[in-house]
Amino acid sequence: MADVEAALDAAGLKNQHVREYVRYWAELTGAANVEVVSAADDARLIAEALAAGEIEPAGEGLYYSRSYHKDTARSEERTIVATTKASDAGTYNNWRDANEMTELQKNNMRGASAGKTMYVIPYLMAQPGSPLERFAAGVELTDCRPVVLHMIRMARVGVEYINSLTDQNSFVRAVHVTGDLPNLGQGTPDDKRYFVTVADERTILHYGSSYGGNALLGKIAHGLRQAAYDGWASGEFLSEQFMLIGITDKATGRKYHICGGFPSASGKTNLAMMLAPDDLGDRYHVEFYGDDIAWLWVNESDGKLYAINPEFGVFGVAKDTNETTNPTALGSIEPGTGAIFTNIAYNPTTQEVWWEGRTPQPPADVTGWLDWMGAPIADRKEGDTSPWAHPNSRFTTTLSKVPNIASDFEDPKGVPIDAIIFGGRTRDREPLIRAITDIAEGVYDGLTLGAEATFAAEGVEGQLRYDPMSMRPFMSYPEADYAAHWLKIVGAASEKPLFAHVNWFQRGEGGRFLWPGYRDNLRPLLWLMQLKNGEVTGRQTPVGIIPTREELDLTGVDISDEDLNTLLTIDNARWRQEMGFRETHLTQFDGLPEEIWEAHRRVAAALDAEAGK
Ligand code: OXD
Ligand code: MN
Repeated sequence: MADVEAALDAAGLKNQHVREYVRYWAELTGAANVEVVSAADDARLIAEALAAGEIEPAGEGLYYSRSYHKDTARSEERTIVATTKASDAGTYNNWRDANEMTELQKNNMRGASAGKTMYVIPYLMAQPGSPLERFAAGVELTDCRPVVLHMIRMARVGVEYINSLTDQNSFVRAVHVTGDLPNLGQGTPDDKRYFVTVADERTILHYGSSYGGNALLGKIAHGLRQAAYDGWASGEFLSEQFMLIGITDKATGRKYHICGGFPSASGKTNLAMMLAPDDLGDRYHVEFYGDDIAWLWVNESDGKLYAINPEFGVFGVAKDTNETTNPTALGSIEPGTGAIFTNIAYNPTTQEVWWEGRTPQPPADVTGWLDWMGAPIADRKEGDTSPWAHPNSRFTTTLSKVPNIASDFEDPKGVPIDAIIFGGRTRDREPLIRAITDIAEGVYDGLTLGAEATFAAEGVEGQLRYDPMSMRPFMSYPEADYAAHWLKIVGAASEKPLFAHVNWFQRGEGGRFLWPGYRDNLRPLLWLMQLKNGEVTGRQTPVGIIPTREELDLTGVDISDEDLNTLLTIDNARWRQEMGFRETHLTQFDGLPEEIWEAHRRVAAALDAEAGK
């Protein structure tokens, strides 16, 4: 039996509610030891994890880890939001009864950490002093040391965050038990994994994984699911899977802030870490705040909508990260940054790492290279083209290591938001950018956000997989209430943000992309800020305001008139087809606010009028 009291005393953990919580779960899980950790323990824990073979060296101050091969991603169907109120059941939140799920998870976790150390990770998902700080404290318990190393990079970690709580009982209880990974029946009818957020009890119980958001509970379990629920229950804020950037116009000294949601594989991290294109770099400076989570609220003193990134690090997808797509991400994982790679290809002899898209071709000399499962590449059969790295392989690094991190990223005041953008990978119909000035139409646009499935292969040609506000996997309460909460929070701002929908992925013949993308994505965003300032007017269409070609600063961009024309045109017929799909999608959400339906009908009527119907 672990000597819990001695461990808590040694760490100076004084919060009695936390002590009681640790005691309870140490006993239930049967952990052999308890250890309270803080960020200052990182070097020691790294050394221990290296010695134990849990991580391996990947160059100076860089580390490599591999997860169990059936444990490489979030699992939406095993992820559950439980509460005590059946009325919290929504379309996407897999609602279940709180008591039932708590009992089930206790049974799964009982004795499941026997022989292991239970690490106690007190953390804060916000800048200390933030107006939302009281929703940000948590204590993760985990029986997996690499999870601690990731949490130290992704959240602020230390006992001070829970000893100093004004309400000592106001912290998220986040319990992670790995379980016997090879024997959990992943993906079979007998799957034993459950990832449960008991939202109205602010308790997270995850069992059966040691990977990413399944195991680092500060990130999406607390930072998104729990925080979204708290934001709604308190009526105070929104928590969204959004990136957050700043753009400074050096000519005027003005700084703008844009946040926004993008379904996976729609370029969110690349956009978040973007630099200005060379031709515009003298005038504009782009700063990074966050690539995955934003909490938004209205500051009563100036009536503006503000945002913070509550995280402390980046858990980025490695695939296709290179000098063109994301040079700042590469800068954030250079030697000495302390970055941890997961499930990429690794060469233990040279300590090099590689992933698909890092360079156009994999290393020519395959000697010593292992794929993400640890199998030697040299042993592959002729014609084996399976990827070296897992497509969902990751790098974990702290925000401060990102070369263009905003100078004020730790400011608890947050930053005022000028625009909220949405963008899903879409091969036609969606123009480069369309601005939306009406709040209900902006929220409606977010609710109908989607990205193409692998086209023809899945579902109806041209039909999106909808991912409202890019929150589908993190919805924690009913979508109709979510829409109403959005209207309430953003509607309360006296200075309203603009909304916009962007699309970098329109294709031409042979599947080629019409827009160069990456750093050039700044150009439509600059137009958006000019529109906000009244410096340009754009062209009104049924689905929003689109830039005229003269208004876009295209200095140095090689693009044909024809492609530009397609990028800035509305395909009325495809849009009217889309309106039918949207209607079916929105009908799933019982009790959606009338303002959202009115927005839908306004857009549909404008499209019909344009078509002369
Ligand atoms: C996610 C992540 O799962 O950001 O969305 O890790
Ligand atoms: Mn994410």
